[in-house]
Amino acid sequence: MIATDSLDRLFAEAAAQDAQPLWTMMDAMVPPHPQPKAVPHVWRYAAMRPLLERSGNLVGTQDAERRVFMLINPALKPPQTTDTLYAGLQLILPGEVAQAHRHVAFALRFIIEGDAAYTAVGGERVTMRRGDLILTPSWQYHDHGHEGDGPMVWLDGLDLPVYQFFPANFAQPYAEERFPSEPAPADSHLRYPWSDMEARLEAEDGPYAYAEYAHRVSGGAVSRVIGAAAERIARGGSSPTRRETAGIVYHVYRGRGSTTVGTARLDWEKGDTFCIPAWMPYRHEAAKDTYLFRYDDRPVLEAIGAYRSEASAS
Ligand code: GTQ
Repeated sequence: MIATDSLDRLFAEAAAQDAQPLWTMMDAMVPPHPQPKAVPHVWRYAAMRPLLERSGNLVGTQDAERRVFMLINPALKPPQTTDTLYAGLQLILPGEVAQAHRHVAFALRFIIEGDAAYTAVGGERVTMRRGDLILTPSWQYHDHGHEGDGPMVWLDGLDLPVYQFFPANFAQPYAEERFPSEPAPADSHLRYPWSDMEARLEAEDGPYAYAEYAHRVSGGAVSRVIGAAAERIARGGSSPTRRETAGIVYHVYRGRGSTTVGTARLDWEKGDTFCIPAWMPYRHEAAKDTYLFRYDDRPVLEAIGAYRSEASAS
């Protein structure tokens, strides 16, 4: 026993062995409730659209494998839009091809503007229209091309931050620019048209409706990590107040309104993208008839037994 021993001395010597006491940081290591690092935030389309347009003048898809502005949470680092989810805005111009590659990470696309571009996934060529949800399952070769007029912009939703944590992602370019593909069938499991989702939301009564996308083959969530849903809120209406252990990315398909998230208030309009960190209570209010698209990390949380939610009608 060292006569002059002290905790300071103990901690210094433990640090020299790359060890640290748990008991001085128990609350941070085993927190009493979820403590997301992400903060609530809105990315405004009116501000992002001109930046995308300029990127289209300055960089081609030959140089930028994917011409994307990542939407990075102000409290986090790329590729984090929330603690676990990534969002980006991708631009493709007429005549361009974003070359074929594949990766373990899952991707979804929600189409914001433009017509007649396609994404080819594992041999199926899927035409993209505004409001469509398009899936790129894990490890499927995919390329994007544009045979129509005018710029095409979509929201990319990926589980990339999960692979910062689990270093299990692989990526590979394909030998050619495009992976050989045929037009996808109308009922492809890769494409979920907006018209179907809007009809489901309209079929529900009341000022607020919520509907999840169900994978056409599995019947479950659109991927094992990411789930997707849409919401309708009538002008003057609001959602219940909820909180979930999932992080969420929202995109405003149509309308205008605001969301209170914890103590923050996010004002949004058509084209904007915003995020809700885990376990913060949130509630939407619509100033115009509104449709929101959302994706979240609920499926992976359910897989590990860590999804919880609470709702109160207020
Ligand atoms: O289109 O494959 O926003 O691989 C980020 C990574 C899009 C894509 C992103 C990607 C893609």
